[in-house]
Amino acid sequence: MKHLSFPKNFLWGGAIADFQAEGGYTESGRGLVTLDFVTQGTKDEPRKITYMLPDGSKHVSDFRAPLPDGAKGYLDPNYYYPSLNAVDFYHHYKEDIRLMAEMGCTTFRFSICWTRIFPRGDEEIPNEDGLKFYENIVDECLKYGIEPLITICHDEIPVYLADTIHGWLDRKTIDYYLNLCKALFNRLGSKVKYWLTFNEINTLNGYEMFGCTQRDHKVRFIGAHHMFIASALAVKMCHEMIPGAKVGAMFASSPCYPLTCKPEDVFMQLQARRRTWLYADVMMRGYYPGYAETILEYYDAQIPWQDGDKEILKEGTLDFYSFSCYRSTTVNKDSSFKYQGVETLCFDQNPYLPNTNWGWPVDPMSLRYVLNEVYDRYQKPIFIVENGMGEIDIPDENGFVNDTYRIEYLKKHFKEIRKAVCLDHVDVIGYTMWGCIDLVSLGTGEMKKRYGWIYVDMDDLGNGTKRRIPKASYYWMQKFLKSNGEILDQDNDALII
Ligand code: BGP
Repeated sequence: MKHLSFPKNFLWGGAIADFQAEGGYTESGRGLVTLDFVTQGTKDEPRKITYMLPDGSKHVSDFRAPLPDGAKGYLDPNYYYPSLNAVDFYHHYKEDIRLMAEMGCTTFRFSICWTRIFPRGDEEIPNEDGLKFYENIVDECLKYGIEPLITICHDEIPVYLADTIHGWLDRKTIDYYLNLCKALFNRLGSKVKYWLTFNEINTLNGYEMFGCTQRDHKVRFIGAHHMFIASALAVKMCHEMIPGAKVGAMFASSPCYPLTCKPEDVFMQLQARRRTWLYADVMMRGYYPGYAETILEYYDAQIPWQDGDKEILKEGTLDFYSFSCYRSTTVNKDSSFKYQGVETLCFDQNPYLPNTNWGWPVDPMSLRYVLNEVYDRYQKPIFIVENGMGEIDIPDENGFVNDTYRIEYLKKHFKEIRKAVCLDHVDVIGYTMWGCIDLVSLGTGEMKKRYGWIYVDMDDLGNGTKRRIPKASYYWMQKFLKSNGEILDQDNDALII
């Protein structure tokens, strides 16, 4: 049997997003972002958005529902909004990065809160305090030899842009985004090599990016086109301003399998996958794929082309592909349905896989599968930037969590990455586990759904000391990294703390 080893320069680390970790919403002159108005929910109770109409009336509705014309988010004292204080990474970043370094991490992915740099979004001069905050994070990483990986825009926009111009539906947002990029490249360019223009660009569809609008596919493709142009221009700018820098974007890429081998189910799988490829094809290859035309026609959607756009897309292709993959799903020929009036895909469960408490199937091989799918398609380096297990962690009386289930999850997934690298020869740059320090869940707004190697003492409503306590998986990772992955081949190591 061939001995499999991870390459020595493989980057290992964790990932967070500003609105799920930072908090500090009144610090450093930060303005409000769209996700600030989203309340805490649960696995069964969807998150809500609180909004006002122009007549001053106050309303609350499902965060994923379309909002009426003129709706503007507002903070209602009767609700808890987890993003405002999150897990207070804003004040804990030194301790958090030190813990990551002591575990042996060599990379750290975090995102920029746009409104710390431009509180409204349309200013010309960046806010020095906001820039300084992110520079401090970068410096802290570099102090420990940790390679920073920055997501420029993670699922949110400044509220001012949402309220005044519907965010990405207006082409002006491209310029505002490029101002943000310029400020970041200027300030951090000499220190940061890896950048991501957007997070999960293929899933964005609502208030968080487009302000209050109908949530239909027409709207989505207008916004997406503007984001494609913005990303391509950012790639070009980054290459000009930071020689040697690498720019990617992040695509939600958990695979879907056909539920059966019926040809109709298999073809539906191919069509469903195009919900990822359409976005990635434009950004990796520099043009809309042929099949996009049929999809656009089907939804009666129009691309808001302007002169020069085709060249911009061609000249701004991404240097690497990055993705999230937590699970796999299945589709069948009838998987399409309408949710809140919008056609969407219903993913079925997989009878062969176990589920987490949040109903996410655990499928380690899905990682090897995606890595191969992507590499076969684009032949560019790949960075796995989100993967992990969101579970209920129960600390003992000292706050210690013995998360053997997470260790098992990681072990199995890491073995599949190693096979992809060593046997399939996929060029993988690195891996960042999602929510390395426990943070607020995007989907449900809960703290209960924890991903981290590091426990944060805080409940769903923000009560707790926010003390950081390494879990069993932290100590396992420490050993894993020290051995450059060799402990994957030892028996029962998952249970040894
Ligand atoms: C991705 C997002 C992350 C993160 C993750 C886990 O879609 O990029 O921000 O939250 O999903 O999802 P959840 O928080 O709902 O468990």
